[in-house]
Amino acid sequence: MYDLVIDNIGVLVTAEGNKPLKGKDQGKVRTLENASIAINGEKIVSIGNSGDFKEAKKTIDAEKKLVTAGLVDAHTHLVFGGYREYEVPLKLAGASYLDILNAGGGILSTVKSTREASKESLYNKAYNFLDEMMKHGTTTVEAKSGYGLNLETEIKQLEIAKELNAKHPADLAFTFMGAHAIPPEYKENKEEFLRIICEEMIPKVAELKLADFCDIFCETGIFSPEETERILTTAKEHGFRVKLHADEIKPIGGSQLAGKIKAISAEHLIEAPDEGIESMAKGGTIAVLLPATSFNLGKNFARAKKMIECEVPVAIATDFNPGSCPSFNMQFAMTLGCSKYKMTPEEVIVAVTLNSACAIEKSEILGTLETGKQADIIIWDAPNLNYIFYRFGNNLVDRVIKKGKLVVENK
Ligand code: IZC
Ligand code: ZN
Repeated sequence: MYDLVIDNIGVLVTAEGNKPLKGKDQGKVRTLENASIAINGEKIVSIGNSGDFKEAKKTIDAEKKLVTAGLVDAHTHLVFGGYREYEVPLKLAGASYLDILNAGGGILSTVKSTREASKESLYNKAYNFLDEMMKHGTTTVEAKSGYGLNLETEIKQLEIAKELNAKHPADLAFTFMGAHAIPPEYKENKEEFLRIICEEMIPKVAELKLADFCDIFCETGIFSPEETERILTTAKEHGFRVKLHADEIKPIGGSQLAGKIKAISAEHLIEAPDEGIESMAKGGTIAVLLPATSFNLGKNFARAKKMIECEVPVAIATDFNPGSCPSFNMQFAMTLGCSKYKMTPEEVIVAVTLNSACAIEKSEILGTLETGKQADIIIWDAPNLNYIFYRFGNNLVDRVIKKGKLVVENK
């Protein structure tokens, strides 16, 4: 007797295994027609043909639709105060992302709102985001701090993420990003801020076990590659796996450094040079690409196909944040993966499931539909994989099963 059976699946498409897929394997998926999934508790216990599993406490009829693993959004700035819609006319008037930040807006305006916001209001806001993300198929979310830039508010953001993980059906991954910008109080004394991050924040966040990853904004005018290396080396010494925002605006050496220090992932990579891509391939670093940010900032799109050619595993995420990407819609990012990166539907589905799970070290438990993995499953309102890239702009998620429980019924 199974707890749950998802029967009458038109086509099941999934990556396989626990390792990131790269190069020619980036789009390697298993495709099963007329399939059925048997679940006990939170886990998949068997995958077979439609009608194979008759003994079930509950059966869900997939109505011949497409079924995939739940989407893993491996890059978000989930917990934040306020919004930044005032940036829209500024951008139209020609202000760049860094112009707005250098004038004290951008990230720094969100820092002000996040410092001022109560824990409860930030929690409720992020909880609602997770609900909406799930309705769009996202079942696992990485959440970065970085809108505190002081110990108190960085801890507040990470504690909220921990509480969300405990109370919301979604799974979260936790990233400390105290080096997201230079706070106004250290504008004239960056060295002191670097010291505080290395000697106070990183040790405290590690001691409190509030994050598994440490990220940094390696960018012109923010943190140089040398400063990035110093901070991430300290983070490693305290047990963090490291990530970096690299080559988003200017290629100042972020992707080269990512490979050199064997970062688990480098994110954005819009302007990543050949040497950076080669370094990442050598270091085993996953490229977490964020096409909705390129779209929203009117910037170039990362050279995903070049990365695939060079054997760098590619993941795709949203970058959900109140500035450069106020959309948490993974389906939109997937559309751009196909239309702008020119990745195939199969390459994109691997990028948003297995490879993104690898980027947050969750591929042992989720990211594919296989026996023993967590039952995080999307039934799409689509007859096949191509269709979800074709009907862009619409929410094509029909139902979502998270850890063996039906959590979304959109139709
Ligand atoms: O709030 O603008 N790029 N950090 C680096 C961001 C975008 C988030 C933001
Ligand atoms: Zn980001």
